[in-house]
Amino acid sequence: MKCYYTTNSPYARKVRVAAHEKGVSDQVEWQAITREERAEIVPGINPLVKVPSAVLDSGAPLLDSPVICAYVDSLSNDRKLIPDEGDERWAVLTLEALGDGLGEAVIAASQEDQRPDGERSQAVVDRQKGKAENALATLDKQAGDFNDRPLMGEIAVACALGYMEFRDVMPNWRETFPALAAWYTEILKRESFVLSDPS
Ligand SMILES: N[C@@H](CCC(=O)N[C@@H](CS)C(=O)NCC(=O)O)C(=O)O
Repeated sequence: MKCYYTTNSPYARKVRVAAHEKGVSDQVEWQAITREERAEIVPGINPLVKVPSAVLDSGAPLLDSPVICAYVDSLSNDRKLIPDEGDERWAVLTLEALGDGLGEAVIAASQEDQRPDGERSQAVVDRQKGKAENALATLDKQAGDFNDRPLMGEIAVACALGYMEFRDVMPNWRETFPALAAWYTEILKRESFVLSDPS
């Protein structure tokens, strides 16, 4: 598989972290691209022109980080990131969706906030930050139950938090959500996160 990514995309970071945590990173051909290259290269793979986008050895496209991460997880039976069945499978996928949704909200808030005066809608910024705040409150309650070895849910949450801090979208979140912040401080020490730090 060849995977195209930009270095600060939280969704692409999920794939990079997942591959590292699985120990299959060397089975993927990684291609870091700029935003300009994304516009040139990615439409041929993904009509939505988003990263991550991947191409299998067969030439078939693989789109969207949950699908690409599930593929990465299928490359080996060791260190499964998505349980095969049972309640745990749905809990992991739901936590991944919540992490991805937090990422969406902070990206939308940050993009709207960067628009010039007169074009920016404060209502849109506030609505997206409200979603982020609700997600953080839910995650703060769940953080004590997070898996010690991160599975796909924890990886998605940490990648979204990484982007949120990178863009400084919710400046005081660590004080407001201390349990989540304490967990996040620890997960950032893992090699997979150090190597994929967006800064
Ligand atoms: N649901 C997608 C979201 C991917 C996404 O939004 N990627 C952003 C970068 S963080 C992107 O490529 N945006 C370009 C655009 O929307 O035109 C996933 O999980 O992979």
